Amino acid sequence: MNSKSMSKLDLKDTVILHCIERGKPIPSISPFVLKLETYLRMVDIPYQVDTTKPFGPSGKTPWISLNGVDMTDSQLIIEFLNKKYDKNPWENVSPEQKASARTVRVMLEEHFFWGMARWRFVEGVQSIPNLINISGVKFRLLKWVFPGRIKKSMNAQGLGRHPPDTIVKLVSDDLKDVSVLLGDKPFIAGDQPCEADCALFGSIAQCVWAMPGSPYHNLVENELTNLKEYCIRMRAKYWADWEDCLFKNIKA
Ligand SMILES: N[C@@H](CCC(=O)N[C@@H](CS)C(=O)NCC(=O)O)C(=O)O
Repeated sequence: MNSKSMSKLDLKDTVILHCIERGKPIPSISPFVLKLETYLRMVDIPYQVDTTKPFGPSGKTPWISLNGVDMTDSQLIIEFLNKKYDKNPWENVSPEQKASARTVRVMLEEHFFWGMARWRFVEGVQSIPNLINISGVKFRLLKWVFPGRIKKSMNAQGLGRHPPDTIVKLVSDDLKDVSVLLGDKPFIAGDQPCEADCALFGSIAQCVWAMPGSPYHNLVENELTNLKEYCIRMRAKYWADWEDCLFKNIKA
């Protein structure tokens, strides 16, 4: 048996998580990648990170391959893996708590996300080299292309038709609502983490660790401190190796 077929056998039932390269202050600056990787850790599914082809068949990151089959979209992937590996990350969660957690997830992923993307790639674009490994040439290209691309997408989505300070107000209200719904609970549905916590962590951790100087960082740092404490709790539970997963500590 040659080493190629050996490694293929070894990878049977191992999820290959295709995603962008590790970030500098956070394992991924993509909320969706951080969400999916946190889920894989939560339910203990074996996986390997592969950053060689980060954008999958739908042109988005993350995507996975499993036993030769490719899949896209973090949420569809999670629902597929729950079935395939017989996992239930919703144990002891009532239908009402589940509906509320899902509502929060969708708000963060489909509404808050755009405010975050705008700040990162428009107002905060100069901070990008502090977040990811990027050459001078690629950074100049990113600064040239990304602000316009984000504004175009946000114009289609709708938020982009408002002035920048209105966008900040609208999506800050998302964070404020998540903070109220979380309250003093350790996790979004109560004492135990559930699937939706992966998405909450994926998004809110960006504000805590990877959006310095942004209005969203200021909110979780100074006003919505239960969100920051929540992220620290999730990180301690699922990312004991957080430091090892930062770009500077990844061995080539
Ligand atoms: N619904 C998708 C969203 C994934 C997504 O939007 N990923 C962003 C990075 S955070 C991306 O790949 N953007 C590239 C693009 O839209 O061209 C999921 O949950 O996986």
